[in-house]
Amino acid sequence: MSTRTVALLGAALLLTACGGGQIGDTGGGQDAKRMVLIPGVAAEPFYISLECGFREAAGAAGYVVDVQAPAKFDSTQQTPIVTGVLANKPGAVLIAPTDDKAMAGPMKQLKDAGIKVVEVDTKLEDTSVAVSSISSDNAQGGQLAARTLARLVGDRPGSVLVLNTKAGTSTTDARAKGFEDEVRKFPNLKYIGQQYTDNEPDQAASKVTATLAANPDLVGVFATNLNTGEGAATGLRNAGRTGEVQLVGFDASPKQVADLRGGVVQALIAQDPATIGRTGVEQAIAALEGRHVQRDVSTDLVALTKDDMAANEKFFYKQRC
Ligand code: T6T
Repeated sequence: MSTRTVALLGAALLLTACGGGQIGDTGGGQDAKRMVLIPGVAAEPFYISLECGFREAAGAAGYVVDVQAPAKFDSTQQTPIVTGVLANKPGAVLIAPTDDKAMAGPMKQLKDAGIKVVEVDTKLEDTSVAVSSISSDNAQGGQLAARTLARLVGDRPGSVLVLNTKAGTSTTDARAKGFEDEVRKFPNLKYIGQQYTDNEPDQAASKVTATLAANPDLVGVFATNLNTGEGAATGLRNAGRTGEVQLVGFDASPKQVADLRGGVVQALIAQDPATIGRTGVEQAIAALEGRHVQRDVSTDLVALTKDDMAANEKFFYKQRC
């Protein structure tokens, strides 16, 4: 498990701590001036970019911050992290739940302990746990991906595949559903369903290769996130079908951007993870200060192609802040 802890300890905090208790101590040992981010997975450019926004906003507001991420996008790895964070009672936790049901119990424990819970990126089915949810409009992103793929394919008839991550991931499930609803509007495109990859690039690669063998008329693939997109590109490369099968991916990691530039990927639906992190902090602070909190906040999405990528570099994800 990769755990990074950074304490941005301000002078005010030190002074108050010397006087007994911590700044923002609400009694019962809770430290309202401490905020924790629990991303879906460690060392991945989408969540790194989100973390950059989180650190910038929380640091500017004088919060002590801590980031703890599971090594895999997996609820059995994220649950013990939540339990550990609960024991330290921060004022607020920003979390990307790795499963829309399995994470409900652990996250409810945070809420019951008086910790403000803000969902960033993914969310639970149960809307009563978090005070706010910040994410892209993922259903709309899926629709945008379908329209973009249809434009790239043009009039050619053929099959279209969706590569999803893991069932129960709110974001990618919404993207796949949005895509499916929209792609049915294009009669030349035959939707052949979605395949799960367990969020593993290798599985995405082999599923593309196998689908190409079974469906020689494959004209398009929609990869619902970074890992599926990177893996799908490998699959097309291995099969020698790059550029021929149109690949539209979600996210904009350095590798995905390089593949867009190189013509392996034809379009990327990029999110704005730094704004998700920053907005999550703003909503958490509003909740801690008893101000109005916006229950749902939707952030920008943009479709990038090789032609317009140079003008849209601000949407490329970061490897470090
Ligand atoms: O696509 C993002 C994120 O929005 C999704 O919830 C999980 O996968 C990513 O982190 C990319 O790997």
